[in-house]
Amino acid sequence: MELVARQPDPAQQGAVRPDARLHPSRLARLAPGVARPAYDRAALRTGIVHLGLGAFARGHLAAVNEAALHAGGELAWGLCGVSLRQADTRDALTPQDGLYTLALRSADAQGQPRQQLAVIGCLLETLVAPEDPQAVLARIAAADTRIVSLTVTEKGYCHDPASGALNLHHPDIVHDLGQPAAPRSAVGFLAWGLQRRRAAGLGPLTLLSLDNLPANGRLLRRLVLAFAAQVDAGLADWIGQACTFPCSMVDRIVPRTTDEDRGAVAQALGLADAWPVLAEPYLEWVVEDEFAAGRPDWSVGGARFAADAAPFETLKLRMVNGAHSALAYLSVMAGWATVDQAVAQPTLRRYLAGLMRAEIAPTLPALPGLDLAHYQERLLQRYANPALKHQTGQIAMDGSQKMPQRLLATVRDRLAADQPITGLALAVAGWLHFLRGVDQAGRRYPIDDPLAGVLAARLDRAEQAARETGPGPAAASAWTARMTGLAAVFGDLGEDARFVRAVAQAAQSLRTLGVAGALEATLAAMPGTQA
Ligand code: CS2
Repeated sequence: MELVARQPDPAQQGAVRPDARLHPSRLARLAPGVARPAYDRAALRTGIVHLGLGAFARGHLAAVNEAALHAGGELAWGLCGVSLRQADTRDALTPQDGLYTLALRSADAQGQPRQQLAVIGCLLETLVAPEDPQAVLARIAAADTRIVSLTVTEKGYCHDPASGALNLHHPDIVHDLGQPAAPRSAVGFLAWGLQRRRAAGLGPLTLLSLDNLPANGRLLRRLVLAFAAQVDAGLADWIGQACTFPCSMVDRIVPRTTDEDRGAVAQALGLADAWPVLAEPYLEWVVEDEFAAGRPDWSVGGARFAADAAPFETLKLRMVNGAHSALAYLSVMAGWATVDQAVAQPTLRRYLAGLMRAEIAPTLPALPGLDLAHYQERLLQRYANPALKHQTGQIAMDGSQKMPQRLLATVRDRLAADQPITGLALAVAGWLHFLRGVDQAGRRYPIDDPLAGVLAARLDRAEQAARETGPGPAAASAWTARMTGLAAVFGDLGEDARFVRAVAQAAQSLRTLGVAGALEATLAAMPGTQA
């Protein structure tokens, strides 16, 4: 079973006639109604270096930045995008001079998919870090650079997900500490790039994390300072005093692009685009207004500047991402390939609604003016968007890095308040059960997770413990105790008997009743969710 769509194959793009390819010289050939850069692109300079040039950054940050340029913003805020691993984005976009299409997809009142296209022009340069790390460091240390932003996913921070501390044993960190001119990790690039800036007498930067991590700015600050302190205490002091690390909450569903999407976009665009980005129309960005060297006016593109992003982050991580992860593992096992297909299952939809209302919502900080019931209803509608085809297997990736902030923090709050965790326990058991790598129809799928080896070894021991215990609920308890003993993910939660008991019960339901049966059993046990 292929869990996630293949990456575009830049080689295939060679088949497109070069004169039919999206390019600044051919904008007049775009279909009418396609938005395009309306500012003087030739005059645009690079002010932002973005690490992790995946689809999310191109569908969120770049789209908002483009809106600021359209609104007449200063032409000092072009983007240099950096891919930290692969060359595929650069290979796809360089022949297009950095242009790409953003397709906002939704459905009309009859449920028919529709899309609104915009060609984005603010990406001026794409670098591939492993090919030329010096170029990346030079960009961070360039006089025009004022913001370095990041979407490197949870695992890209090289930290311990349960404690949030820099993992000094992480191979990339070990490597980067000894390689000032050729780092690999985002943290390494930032620290060594800032060292160059300081040595050159240039001003400080804003380091802006846009990843789904709690207090992402403060986390990034801690990690960069921990790295810098290993190198030079003076550097750590300078970064800590001069640079800023605003926290932000970002929200937009941006699924991976498939070849089918590429074909559909080309047809509507009038030109071929090797790597368009698809997204839902919905966008949220709450960002703390602490910029060390200025910023664009992103508010015209939908950003909100706030003194404290924390309550918005908690809301988003627990609701949007928590519910996403809860549905992803159960869906992969049940064979529901896309999110809209998953939420069309009445029991799963009822479970998610109940989980949000009964277990997640009561743990959220107060947000004046927020209608939580409306937020939850809208979220289920966003998931149901039939035009996105967001694959549940994509969300299921990297569970070890996602569980703590998406589900386990909520579990902790509820246990501290002596509240039941029936629905959350099914979500956690869903992940653990998913790690066996085989769905209900017996199809195997790979486990894509930086801790895959550790998880597989633990699973072996858990299965053995279950076999030795014999059939029945005691086996599920022994199995769950082994799995939740993984401190890097669960911290001390694995020692909480209430947690282990609730997860064991859900694991036993999954084992004996399958996903549909476990959902029914969970709904029957969650107050206020009965049909
Ligand atoms: C998803 C997120 O893949 C995932 O883990 O939960 O990418 C999600 O789509 C975004 O955070 C929505 O803002």
